[in-house]
Amino acid sequence: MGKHTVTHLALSGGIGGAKLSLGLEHVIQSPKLMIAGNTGDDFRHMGLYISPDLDTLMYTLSGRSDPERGWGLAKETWSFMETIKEMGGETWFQLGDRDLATHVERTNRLNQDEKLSAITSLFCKKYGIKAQIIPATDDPLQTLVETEGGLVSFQNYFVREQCKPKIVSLQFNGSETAKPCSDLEQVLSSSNLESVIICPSNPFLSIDPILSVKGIKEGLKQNRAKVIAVSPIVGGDAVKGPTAKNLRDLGYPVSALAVAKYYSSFINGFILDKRDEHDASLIESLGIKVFLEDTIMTDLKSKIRLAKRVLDFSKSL
Ligand code: FO1
Repeated sequence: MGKHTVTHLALSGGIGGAKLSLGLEHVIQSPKLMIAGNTGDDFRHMGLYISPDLDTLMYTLSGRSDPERGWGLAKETWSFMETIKEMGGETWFQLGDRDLATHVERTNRLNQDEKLSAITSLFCKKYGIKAQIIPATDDPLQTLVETEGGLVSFQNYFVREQCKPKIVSLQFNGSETAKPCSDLEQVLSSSNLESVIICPSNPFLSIDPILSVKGIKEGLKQNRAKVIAVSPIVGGDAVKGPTAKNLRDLGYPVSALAVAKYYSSFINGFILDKRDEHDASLIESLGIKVFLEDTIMTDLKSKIRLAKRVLDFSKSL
């Protein structure tokens, strides 16, 4: 499949990461862009294998995602869920009628021993997505959240408990044996890789599970490609989701500086939002180059603009 043609690799969680990935897809010609999605959120529910971050990436890059929710499909209907409710079934995790097709088709194929990466590639092709979206690993990986009330699975923490419990620590079950998916492994050792973009995703819940897979962080360090992180913190707060709360829970200050420090062992550059300019010199003193930018992505134009800045910045390093 010519993995040597990949020049840019993005590591992404769900909503925020998918927004930047869409911008990147517009500025990096196919097949030069590979997007490795987090699979620590994946779980089996109602007999179906759900892969929320891969779904969000696929739906966003194919223009199908629901703009308000950020996850799931636009113009969704909910007859299945309404019927499940009438029957007294579990409704805390919402599966839309159209979305259901993705989970059923994926589960069927997994049951026939197809790999998650191959299934994702096939879905992307059918959806007309030009970039290559892959799971960080084809092996089982499960994020478990140790809260003050005990150990809970990721979706129970995130959706059912709405991120309310205080996080004590995180575990990535399977990371001891999980290998990077083979296409990713090849790209990480390729001399044609120019940049790795850490999307503005949650460092603990979305990026860490990817980096917990043996060989990925080492690959980033060994490859000559420049590694650039885009701040998930804007104006001292998270754009969306629990990143700010998670920083607090885990004893870090809520700042872009704290995220840059957290990534400091493997990044060369950091895209800092203009509203956090006061952190710039402290981040630079860590040996990380800083680029100031408006990182809020409200429309396609702002996604493309940020993606262009990331690429220009990586070339300048
Ligand atoms: N997020 C929610 O907050 N509530 C849901 O009911 C929900 C359902 C859902 C179904 C399919 C899917 O692919 C994603 C879904 N998400 C839902 C989003 C998702 O679970 C989280 O946003 C991510 O795991 C965090 O990145």
